[in-house]
Amino acid sequence: MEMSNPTVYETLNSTIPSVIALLDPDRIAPEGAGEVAKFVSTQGAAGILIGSSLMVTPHFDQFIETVKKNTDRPLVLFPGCAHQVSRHADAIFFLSLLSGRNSEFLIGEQVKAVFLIKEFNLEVIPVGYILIESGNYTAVEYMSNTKPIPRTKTEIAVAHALTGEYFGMKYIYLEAGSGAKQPVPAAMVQQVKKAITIPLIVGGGIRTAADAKTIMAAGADFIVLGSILEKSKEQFTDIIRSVS
Ligand code: 1GP
Repeated sequence: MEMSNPTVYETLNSTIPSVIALLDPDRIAPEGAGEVAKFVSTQGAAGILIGSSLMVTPHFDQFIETVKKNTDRPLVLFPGCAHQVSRHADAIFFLSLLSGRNSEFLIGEQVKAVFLIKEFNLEVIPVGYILIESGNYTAVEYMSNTKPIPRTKTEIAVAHALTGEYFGMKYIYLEAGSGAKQPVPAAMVQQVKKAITIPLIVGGGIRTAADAKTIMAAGADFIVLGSILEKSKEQFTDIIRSVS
């Protein structure tokens, strides 16, 4: 009997718990993309996300092609809007910003993207995306024109996460926002994890091994590291080593 290749979803889940690297094409020059992709792959990242809140670079597609050539890890689009779709990726996080009440990010951008996703035959991974207050005003908050869930309102986050699961989403992503002053509170991670049965991704503002360990211990299946990779490669390595 012929065995089919594992999907990106299966591949990622086979590494739980693990670290996913986020590469932002607006913040990493296209000529440096290959080197960064090699680096995160050799350090043990389970996968690579590519996306941005804004996307001002004209080199988006070239960036993804370069990353793809330099990694054996699943390459997953993490789009801030409908035009962040590329044929060079393996899969796409089909995000719905559940915590917001802006229909454009709940359903509108998604409708604009589907024909390209189909044309490029990308594996679609539906993700319930939940923005949590982080102590500063983040790009995702501004660009999505939505309010994050207050840090202390754990039950509201749990209700949104369960809603995502009941909608049939494959992951819940608790997001403090790139460069967040504070990551998602551990107590919130713990309660959300307790309530859902699908894997939990947590990102935004994770800068130290201590942050990462706390969030993993609270129940995150994946943590996402973005800004720290741009700031300090040593710190990125230190965090990965501390949780693996
Ligand atoms: C943002 O969760 C990611 O979407 C990563 O955030 O850049 O703060 O690591 P950082």
